[in-house]
Order: sequence, then structure tokens, then C-alpha cells
Amino acid sequence: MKMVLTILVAGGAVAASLAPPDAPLLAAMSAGSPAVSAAADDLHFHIAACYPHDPEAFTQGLIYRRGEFYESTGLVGQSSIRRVRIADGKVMQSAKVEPPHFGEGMTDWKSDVISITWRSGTAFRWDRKSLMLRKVQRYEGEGWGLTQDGRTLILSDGTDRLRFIDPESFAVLRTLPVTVNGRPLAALNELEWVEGAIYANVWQASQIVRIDPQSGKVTGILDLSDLAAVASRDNPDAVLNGIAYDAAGKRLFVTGKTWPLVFELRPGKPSARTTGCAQLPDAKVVGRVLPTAP
Ligand SMILES: [Ca+2]
Repeated sequence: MKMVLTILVAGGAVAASLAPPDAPLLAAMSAGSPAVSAAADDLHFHIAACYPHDPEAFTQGLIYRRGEFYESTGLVGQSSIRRVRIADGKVMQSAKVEPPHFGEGMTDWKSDVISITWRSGTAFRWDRKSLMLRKVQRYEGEGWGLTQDGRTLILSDGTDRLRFIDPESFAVLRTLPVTVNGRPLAALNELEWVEGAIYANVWQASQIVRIDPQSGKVTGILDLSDLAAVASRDNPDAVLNGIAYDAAGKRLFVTGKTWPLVFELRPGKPSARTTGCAQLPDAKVVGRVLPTAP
């Protein structure tokens, strides 16, 4: 399947076929690709705004709560949990995740923020208001991404399997294999629960996949190659990673590791001026969600 991104420039539409930059996802998609049908293309986003993002933040987890971001960062010695003002990216409050831990994804649960670690099997529960550490919990294997669906935590570990976890006991309630066009899709990373679906970053891919939480099938692929090309600045580690959703405002926020920007995406085609996006002069970018095989 060819990835297609529609770029609207000064009112005119230009469809551009992109060279495949992302081995894991595109390899998984290479067989059995259906024809792309405009009618089946059920989701569009456009860039509504860009906001500054700490270019030192090795983003591993991002959520939106009550007008602010909570973000987790990685790397041993640089891992943190932080509360971030959206407008200017200012870190309002932070807590260190001490070595030897390598911070990974995070989400909130009731009055807590829960963060996970890459290889130490350790989850930290922080009080959301004070960011004081409340509790340490254990889980098996690696931790990459974390979100919650209102009932359970959902954890990725770099494989094609998502684990649904009891938020209190951390017991694994079920495991969901994720497939795209019938093939396992590994390297699932940062997660976000969006309108009844799981959105996932795929490590080293510039596309976000939308996963059916019951079947595990990828039901759409949001191609953000254009944003990644602007924001990664030729740094191979600066991959798209970080999805937050404002359910009330229907705003999707995306960023990446050490990206200088957070992008606010809204559904539909652009209608108003994009603000704060000097790096994308005169361009409004629409990521198309491409349909996959049923
Ligand atoms: Ca998230």
C-alpha cells in the first residue's frame, strides 16, 4: 500500500506519494493490501495549532487532562514525570524517575498518574496534584506504552501484544494480539484511548495506528510522515511518540522524542488559520487515515 498524504497549500490540494520511510509498519502492511477507497477513508485530521515542546524531552508518554499535559520522559538519569502548560510548553511541575529506571509510558487513573519503565518491571503511582510518589508496583516483562479505557490499564511492551491490566492489583486480565492486514504488528509503543479505540505509535514509524480493542485489528493508519520530517530534524532517535486526546474538545495532540513542537490535530479538513506553525509556512497538512483489510 502506498502511503498518501494530502497537503493543502494556499487553497490548492496536492497529493504526494511518500517514499516508504518506516520499515516495521510498512513491512507488516506489504501483503494483502486492499485498494484505497476514498469512501472508506473515514477519518481526517488537520493541524489546528503548534505549541512549543521541550526539545530535551525524550517523550515516552503524553496525556491531556484539564487543560494541561502530563508527560513522561525516558533515558536513564533523564527520566521524569511532568505537568506541562500547553501554550508555551513550560514545565510547571516535575518529578524524577531515578536510575536505574528508564522511564516509559504513563497515564492517569483516578487521582493518580501511573508511569512504567522499560526493563525494570516497575510501575510508579504518583499523586496527580503533587507528583509525590505514592506506590511502587510490579509487572512482568518490558513496559513501553500505557493508556486506560476507563476500566483497565492497557500496556504495550514492544511486541504485537497489548495487555489489559487491573489498575489496582496490576493483574493481567487479557492479552490482545494486534494485526494489520492479517499480520502481527510489533513495536507498539505510546498509546492513547480515543473514542473507543486504541491509538498507538509504532516505534520508528511515522504513522499512528487505530486498533479495535476487541479484535486487535488495525482499522486505520494516520500518516504523519510530513510532521515527522519537519520535527525530527534528521535525528534518527527523534521518532514520533506521544499521543494525547482532549475528548471534550475533540483535539488530538501528537509529538515525538526531542521534538520542538506539539501538534494539535482536529478532525476534518482545515477551516480556520493554523496558529504557531512557523515551521510549516503556508501549509495545512491533513493526515488521512487509510483503510486496512477487514
Ligand atoms: Ca498517551
